[in-house]
Amino acid sequence: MRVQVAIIGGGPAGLLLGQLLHRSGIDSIVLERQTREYVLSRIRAGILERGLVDLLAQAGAADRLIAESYSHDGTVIAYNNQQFSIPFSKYVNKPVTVYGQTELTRDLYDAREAANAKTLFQVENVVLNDLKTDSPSVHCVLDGREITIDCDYIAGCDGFHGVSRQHIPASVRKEFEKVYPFGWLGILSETKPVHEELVYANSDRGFALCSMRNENLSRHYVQCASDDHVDNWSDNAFWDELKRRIPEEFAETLETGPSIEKSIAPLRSFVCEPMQWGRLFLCGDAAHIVPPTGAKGLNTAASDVHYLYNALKQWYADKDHHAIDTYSETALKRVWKVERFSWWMTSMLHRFPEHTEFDLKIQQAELEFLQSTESAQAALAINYVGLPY
Ligand code: RFL
Ligand code: PHB
Repeated sequence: MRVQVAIIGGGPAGLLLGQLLHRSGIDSIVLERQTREYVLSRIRAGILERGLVDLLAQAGAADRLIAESYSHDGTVIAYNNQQFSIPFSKYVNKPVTVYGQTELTRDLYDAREAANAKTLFQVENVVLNDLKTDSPSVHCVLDGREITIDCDYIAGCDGFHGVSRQHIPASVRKEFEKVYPFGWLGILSETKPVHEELVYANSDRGFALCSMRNENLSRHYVQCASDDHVDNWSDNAFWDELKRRIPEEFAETLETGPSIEKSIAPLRSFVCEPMQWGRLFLCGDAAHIVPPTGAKGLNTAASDVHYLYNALKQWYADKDHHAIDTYSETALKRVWKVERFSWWMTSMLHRFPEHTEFDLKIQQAELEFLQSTESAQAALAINYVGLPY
């Protein structure tokens, strides 16, 4: 089999890239380790930057999003049983969009199927060959049969635990990592959101976040210990803890109900440099991870896709390889800014086991500064709605 671009991983990054390439007449194949149902059962991000929404429209996969999503013009920050709003529209002329990653991924799979584009599910033992030549290939096993796919380029969109990154030799690859000493316990419930905007809360019992998917579907999180387990948390225990961490005004009106999903995610900052090696290009979680505070994981996968898609388009249309040659450098510039923002939001809003009284005073000062300083709010708003590509 031969294609122009082989895409490893059928998560949002791989699917979006595949669909954009398809619309530009560039032939690709997506190789996914799991089944489509499994990929669509993962509950993850929910806040989309304008750049991602525009890319979905370009990919021809935004119709349902346009009909069903919600625009948000600000966010609430709570601390010390008080709260303040940061109105994005005062500082930047762009809202964010509330639409679940699961729905976005479903739309991309549907668009891919409608276009008759090739996707192979449940592929095993993916190995990338000849990456430093003009004719790389992907070897894998499907239904017990060995398959080789010859191609021009390979996009490694296979997430943090994928195999693509490991194909960059250890002598070249540099990994930067910070693991946070806590996780997020999240639940999805068919309950009314507590407020029209998201509420990020710093409390002396730890961080909490009230988010939503629509007017009858809420997504809430509380900071928990890294080694905690969902079985330790009944729904009632979760709601009680959430109420203790958010301002009374919200706790009193919080609608509770049975969870329809409950999971714990670890918090990590991670960057792999470089993001390209010969004919292999990493996109999304395969190359970097952010802690979810600020909702940047999915959005940063999308900015990588933007750079890679445009670089490939320039090469196939004009034989101009400048953008391909500089992909890693270009993508990493934005990645590190997003890493900084996600780390800053995490540091400002969570309790760390090692916090001293001094650290807590600094955190309070940071929050008071943000509450009282328009330029600090503007800096948050610019980052939250999404840095330009
Ligand atoms: P994904 O979504 O992990 O998709 C990668 C795909 O590659 C497949 N794969 C392979 N396929 C073939 N061969 C192999 N050897 C393969 N190895 C892996 C996987 O099955 C998968 O389908 O990466 P992508 O596309 O880069 O998208 C990134 C986003 O999914 C991610 O940044 C966000 O979901 C991160 N994230 C969150 N981001 C937010 O902005 N807000 C959130 O609330 C939020 N919650 C989360 C999250 C990530 C989580 N993970 C990864 C643990 C919650 C969780 C639990
Ligand atoms: C979510 O709705 O899942 C969400 C929202 C904002 C975040 C993280 C997750 O910062």
